Order: sequence, then C-alpha cells, then structure tokens
Amino acid sequence: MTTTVEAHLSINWDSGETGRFHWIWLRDSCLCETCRNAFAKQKYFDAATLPLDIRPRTVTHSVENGLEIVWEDGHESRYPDSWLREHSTPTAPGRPERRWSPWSSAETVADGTFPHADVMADYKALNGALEHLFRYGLVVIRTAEGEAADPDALCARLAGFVDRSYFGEYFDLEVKPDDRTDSISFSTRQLPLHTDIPYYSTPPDYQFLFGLEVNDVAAASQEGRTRFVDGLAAALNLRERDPEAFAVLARTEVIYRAEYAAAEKIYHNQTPIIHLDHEGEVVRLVNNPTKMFFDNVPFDEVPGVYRAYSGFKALMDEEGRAYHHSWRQGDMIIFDNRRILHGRSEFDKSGMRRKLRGGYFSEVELRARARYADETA
Ligand SMILES: O=C(O)CCC(=O)C(=O)O
Ligand SMILES: [Fe+2]
Repeated sequence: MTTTVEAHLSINWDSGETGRFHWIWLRDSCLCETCRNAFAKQKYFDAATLPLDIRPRTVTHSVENGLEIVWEDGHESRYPDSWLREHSTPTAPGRPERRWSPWSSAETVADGTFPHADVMADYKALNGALEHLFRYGLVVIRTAEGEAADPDALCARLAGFVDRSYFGEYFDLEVKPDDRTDSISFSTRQLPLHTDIPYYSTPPDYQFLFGLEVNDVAAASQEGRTRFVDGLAAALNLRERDPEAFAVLARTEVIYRAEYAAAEKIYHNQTPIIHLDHEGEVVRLVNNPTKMFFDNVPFDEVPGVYRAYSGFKALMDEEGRAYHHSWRQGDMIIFDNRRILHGRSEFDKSGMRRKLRGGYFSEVELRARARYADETA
C-alpha cells in the first residue's frame, strides 16, 4: 500500500486498485464525534463553510491505524482502511437507481415467489423480494402450507407504514350492493385491466393485494383469478409497432373521475395514459377504464384517440403477457401501479370464499426499507 499526498490524496491498495480523495471531501467526511452524530450519522456543520483550499498539516497512513490527518487548524481526523475502500470517490457519476426490466413474458414473474417466513425473519430475503419488485414490478410473497400471515405485520415489515388513500389504510374487497357501493371492485364482477386511483394527480406508486380469506374452492378455481400485465412492456411494443398511436396516448389528456357522495368528494384528474420523462422514457401509465372519460378530447381527435387506446389494450391482451394469480390465503402480491395493470375475472361460483385486502405503498418507504435491509444484512 502506498499513499501519495499532493493536490489530493491517492492510495494504491495492495489489490492494485487506486482510491482518490479530495482534501475538502476528507475534511467534510470526518468521522469524529465533534463533527457528526455517531448514532444518527448526521453532520453538525455545513460543507459550505469549509475552506475550499483546505490542506493537511500532517498525514500518516498505516495498516494498523488507517489514515490519520491533522489539519492546518489542528483538528484531527481518522479514517479506517475499510471505510476508505468503501468510499473511494468514483470517476463518473453513479448509475441512477431506477432500473425497470420489461417482462419478456409472464414467466418473468413466476420466478418471483418469496417465502413469507423468510421475508419476515431475514433481511437478505426481504431485500431480495423488494429488489425483484423494483425490477420487474411484481412480487409474490407466499406462506407455507398451514402457516398464518398477519397482513399488518407484513406491511410493517415491508414499508414501515402504508400509503393512505381515500379508502383509508386499506380496503377489504367485500361484496356490497350495487346501489350502495363506492367502487365496483366491491362486487363479484370482472374488472378490466387497470391501474388504481387514477383520479389522484399522483396515483400510488405500489399496490398490494393480500389473501385475507380464501377457501379451497377459490384456490382451485379459474374464476376470480387476478390478472397482471406489464404495461411497460406493452407500451414499448406499441412504440415500435405503432409510433403514432403511442404519441397520441402520450400527449392526449383524458379524464379520470370518481364520485364519493358519502365522503362529499368528487375527484378529478386530467392526464395522459402514457407518461414520459424528459428523455422520452415511459415512467408511468394511468389507465382505469371504469373511471375514464374522453370528454375533453377535441372533436377531430376523438376517433384517433379511441383507435390508439383500443390498439394499446389489444396489445396487452396478447397471448403470453398475462400472469394469472390463483389466490391462496396469506398470499401477498405487491405490484408497481405505475406500470403493471391488473384485472380479474368474474367469480360467482357457489361455495367460494375470496376476500382480498388491498392497499398501497409509496416507493420512498419501500426503497428506504430495502436499503436498510441491504446495508444491515
Ligand atoms: O379482486 C381483484 O382481484 C382486484 C381488485 C382490484 O382491482 C383492486 O382492489 O384494486
Ligand atoms: Fe384495482
């Protein structure tokens, strides 16, 4: 190991790698207890107040003691080698965190089943499940035969707390009479592929569905399965096959409206179905057929908007795209409400008990838990 002191500090590790550190960055990163709170890992000062040309008075570096610096003002800093190796300044900006992989087929998600007990007990398993979710947009957490699952404990484990919506912390999908329902989800009807809460200006990032009460009749039946399709993969295909339809859906605003008379609220959101970022990448889909209205589309554009929209949905219905989930009690499915559309078939089979609980998570909380699990495991 050799240490070179010049305009910056260089360390050539025995492994052959080189670490480079600016003096101001080293002073800013001082680990001592007058500079930062060891428990909260927060700094007591503002980096903006450091002299830009700060230099060390002395630098000593040894295998036993790591790096020791005495600064011009007499302040002393110590950095263990293990810490220096982890914090070597990169030469290029770090990769952006978000990486979405489109499903090549529905089988992509079939590999994504994680045992409930592992997720509850082990940070590595928890992180694995969440990383799968971030990447593919869907993860299944399943109990072993006869094992009980507490949805509150599981939600707390995954995110600390849920993302509230109009429905509260969660909603239980019980059948309500048609003339007294605030959502047709509370029925046994089929639901077309959709994203949830489209009438919020920012719909929830992630949704969960949990098998609260599911009997054997329901578990064995084709009826009442929930269908999931990767809208991101479909949107990328649409862009290739029919760029004009893609452009129409990315620029045309449609209306999502929900009337909740009992709550004395009418929600309204006017937004495109396909949302792009400044580089033209798909970052969100908003589509909920049962609450969607084309009322604001200019007269001449109406036929083209219907054509583009039905073409997009036909593409989602293509063979091999859908993952159909047969529910078992205790199953938890989390999916990215910005890219995965979900729907279900009608279920009116006699003797069937299928009661799901639904709710939402914000990405910030899931990512924060995943990062903690990763750094702690
Ligand atoms: O019952 C289902 O499978 C899905 C219901 C639904 O769309 C929802 O709760 O958001
Ligand atoms: Fe839904």
